Amino acid sequence: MKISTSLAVAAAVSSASAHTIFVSLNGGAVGDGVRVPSYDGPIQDVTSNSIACNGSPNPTTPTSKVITVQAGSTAKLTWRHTLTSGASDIIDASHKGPVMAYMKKVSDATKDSGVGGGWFKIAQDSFDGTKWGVDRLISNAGVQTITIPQCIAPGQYLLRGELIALHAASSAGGAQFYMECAQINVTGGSASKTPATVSLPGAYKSSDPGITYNLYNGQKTYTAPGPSVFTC
Ligand SMILES: *[C@@H]1O[C@H](CO)[C@@H](O)[C@H](O)[C@H]1NC(C)=O
Ligand SMILES: [Cu+2]
Repeated sequence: MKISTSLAVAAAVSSASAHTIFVSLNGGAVGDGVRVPSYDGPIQDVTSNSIACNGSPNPTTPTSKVITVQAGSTAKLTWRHTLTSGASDIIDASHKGPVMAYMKKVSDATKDSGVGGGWFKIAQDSFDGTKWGVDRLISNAGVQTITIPQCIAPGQYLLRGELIALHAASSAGGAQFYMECAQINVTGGSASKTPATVSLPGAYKSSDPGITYNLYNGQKTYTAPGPSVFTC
């Protein structure tokens, strides 16, 4: 029974109709300051350089814009099924999993690939035993609301929105990672605390319990991959 249910779900979501993209920040235009891909497919190899800011096999479009964001302020990341989808078309509801955000301090946000060290997690909405971060993202018309830490240093950063879809994650390599990087300039940060950082790729292993995970066996707990959320 359980097996036939999961096979039916897997079949229903195997089409491209199910994917998603972080398309814009703080109500900006699609791709304005956010490196959006030409195709909305996932990254599934956690060792690929594309786990940082997307990329091959989904090449991203460069953008010259750097978006000013006040430290301590709320930022809104908008997710859509495709670059042209509306607010009722976010991601297929089968794609349950956590929705997270990371930052990385860089010297030039328009040029830094994001690959390598320097990443810290600033937000995580995973699973409360009933609803997933993805469920809440869909209810919220695709808007992921996070806080830019007040205590970090001012300057340019990459802001990486990430969503992990677990519908096919029960075997290694089946989890689907969706991520894009926004180019931001943080103003007004107090620089009173320095986050511990991790590397992407590097922070995730295919065997992590939050990456190889059976969504259909009634588990009530979930441990999202990567470091704990940095707090001021
Ligand atoms: C970032 O903000 C600082 C402080 O306002 C400003 O001096 C700098 O030119 C800005 N840089 C970019 C790339 O927007
Ligand atoms: Cu999909």
